[in-house]
Amino acid sequence: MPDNANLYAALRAAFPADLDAVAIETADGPGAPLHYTWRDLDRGSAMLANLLASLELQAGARVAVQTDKSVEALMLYLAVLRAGCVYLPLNTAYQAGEIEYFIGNAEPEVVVCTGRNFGWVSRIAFSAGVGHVFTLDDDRSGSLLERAAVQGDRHEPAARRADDLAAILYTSGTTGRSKGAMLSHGNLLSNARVLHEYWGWRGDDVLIHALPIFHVHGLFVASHGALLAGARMIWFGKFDPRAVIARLPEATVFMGVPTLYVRMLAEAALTRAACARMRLFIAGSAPLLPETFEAWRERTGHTILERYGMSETIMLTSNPYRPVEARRAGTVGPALPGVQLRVVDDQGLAVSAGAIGGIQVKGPNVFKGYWRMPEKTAEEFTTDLWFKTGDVGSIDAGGCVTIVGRSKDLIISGGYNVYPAEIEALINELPGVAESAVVGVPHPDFGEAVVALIVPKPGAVPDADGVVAALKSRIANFKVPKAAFVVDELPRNTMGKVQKNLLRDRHRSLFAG
Ligand code: MLC
Ligand code: AMP
Repeated sequence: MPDNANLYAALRAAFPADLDAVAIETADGPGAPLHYTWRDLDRGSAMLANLLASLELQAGARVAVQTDKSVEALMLYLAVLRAGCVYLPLNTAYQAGEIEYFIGNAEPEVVVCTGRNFGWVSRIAFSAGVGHVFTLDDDRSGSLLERAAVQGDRHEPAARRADDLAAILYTSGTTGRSKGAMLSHGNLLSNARVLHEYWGWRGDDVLIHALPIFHVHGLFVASHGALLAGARMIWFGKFDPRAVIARLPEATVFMGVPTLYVRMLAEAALTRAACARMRLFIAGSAPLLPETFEAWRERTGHTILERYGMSETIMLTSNPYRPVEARRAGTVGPALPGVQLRVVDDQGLAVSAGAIGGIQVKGPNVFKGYWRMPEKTAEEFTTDLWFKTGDVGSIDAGGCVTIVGRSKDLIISGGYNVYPAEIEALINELPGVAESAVVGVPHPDFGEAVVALIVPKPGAVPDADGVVAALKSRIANFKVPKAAFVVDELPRNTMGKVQKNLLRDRHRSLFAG
């Protein structure tokens, strides 16, 4: 039999020889600091994997998880890999309507949620036919750990081929409904190995992990990076700029979306001395403003390394690790080794160096397609199997990529994606609303902020605040517009399409200063 391509087997093989060394130290949350050794990670995930195995799930069963960040939640992810199931992480901000959709679409056999949400999540799950609903809280309580406690602490990773599914990450669709990007063990491992080499990960690195673990950035790029290096993590359940800066002196690597860098820069405690041991600051998930890049260099003496990725492809490009001077503000660097990128025009023809067009990708990192949406998958791949990222940019003669915009109607707020179509559909259902448009405008903290323009039905007088309040009870808080206005009409082009660029320009200064 060929080697087991189960991602957990590769991660486990990279654990340091001293399994009693600390792998993760919690920096906040109940009982902090808690110290987890490499042996704890291995045993804990074995017990959880044995629990999953005892449930006699079907091959390829999905395990949907909406829990607060905790080391046990990371162990659950590792256990799902070990057991050969498929991990489906869900943003903790998602509300009932959103969870109902994900459960209905992915048909998980197991759902894990927080104790406080058990009532409504289990109601949705059981009525969708889910067999098992467990709870897991960040104080190490809940039925999941109770059930795992009686399981054996040894577990051989289930045999998996590189092409077998490891995770489904829901990424919103332009038509308003989310699509599940299917990532294989091979996708995840190949990307993790490339980043391991490219960023010079070492066993004596110390990563400050302050990102959520339900997205590519925190779950794969950050966690895999540290695990594959056998490097220690300082684990924040929640990002707090002051608390993170206080731990920088012991750390060597930090990863964040631009908002995290902006918030840390607002703290006087961010100094060169605080960053003296740091080896690498990495940013991504949204454009890092050149002002932030420069201010960070000025204040700390460190040059942020910006990289570019997405749920469907994990990481695509990275600014160079060495020489540091080659890291350029406003660019995301060349394609990572093994990843092929090209820029095409509207006809799908490759453009010359430096010209702007749609960015397409091929490589071992590219996902297998959208879960049970073959037609969407077909739309997003060219006939010669390049994946259309939906990002617009250029590649210069030296291979360096610059992203200038997006062809997909997408807002990225604080590193979270918001699809206007989803919000517009909800607003349009509200009484008195004829139609609406949702756009992203510059925001000093979140990069972009969601703004809604609402056109009333004849004779109706919808109240913008009322619309926002109605949305608050229905969708994740980060999707709720930060401002809403009632307008007489929406600007349209001759084809009748709403000119969102005009709306963005009109509201460009809303949050300035
Ligand atoms: C929180 N709020 C946001 C928001 N986050 N509003 C807009 N955009 C966001 N991203 C609002 C809430 O709605 C709430 O408003 C208020 O802020 C407080 O909520 P909170 O949860 O306490 O906020 P906070 O902890 O400050 O969170 C901010 C943040 C968080 C920046 C730390 O958003 C975050 O962790 N972002 C990282 C996202 C991430 O990991 N992305 C990676 C995607 S992977 P109210 O009004 O309800 O009180 C990817 C691929 C790649 O893109 O390349 O990496
Ligand atoms: P997601 O679907 O959450 O994985 O978001 C992926 C999208 O985030 C990409 O398609 C890009 O639009 C955006 N993105 C990620 N990294 C960067 C970056 N460094 N600069 C600009 N945009 C980025």
